[in-house]
Order: sequence, then C-alpha cells, then structure tokens
Amino acid sequence: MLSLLLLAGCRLGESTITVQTDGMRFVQGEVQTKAGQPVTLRVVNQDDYAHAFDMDEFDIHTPLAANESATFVFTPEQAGRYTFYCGVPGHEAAGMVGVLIVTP
Ligand SMILES: [Cu+2]
Repeated sequence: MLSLLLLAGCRLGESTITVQTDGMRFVQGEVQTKAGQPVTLRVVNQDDYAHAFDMDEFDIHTPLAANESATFVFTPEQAGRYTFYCGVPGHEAAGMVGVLIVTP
C-alpha cells in the first residue's frame, strides 16, 4: 500500500498533500493545489482520540479512529477555496477547520 502511494506521488503533474491533526486543530490549516490536477490527500490523526475529516464539496466524510490515517485521491476541477473540518461534534467549533486552496 505504502509503495503504491509513493509511486502515485511520483507521477508527473500530481500533487501530494499531508494534513495532520494536533489536538483541536489541523497542523496544515491551509493547503494548496492546482485545478485539473489529481491530488493525493493524506490525513493523519496523530491524537489518541477520534477525529474525522470532512470536505463537503468533494463528498468526503470519513471518521478517523485514534492514530489512524486515511488517503483520498481526487481531482479538483474548479479553482476556489474549499473548507475542510472535523465532523466530530464540537471539534469544528473548537478550531478544527482548514481550507484547501485550488489555484487555476
Ligand atoms: Cu476532531
């Protein structure tokens, strides 16, 4: 699995983004990629309790158990700012929110 991801990350024109949790925040609160380009987004829950990763525009709603990670591959077709957040009740309000900036 890991080697497959590494190979995917090496393909020309593809970007890889990592977002890590750190308590009630995302370490990478602002990440960036280009429109029309496949992106591999890896979300790492570094905490000893559950989080989630939610991005409404891309229909991503994934629970993350303690110390679990998840990888999403998708292609944002339109430039813009797309909010991501942790869907566990109370976490977004506490600051677990970030933005994926898609440049033209
Ligand atoms: Cu959370």
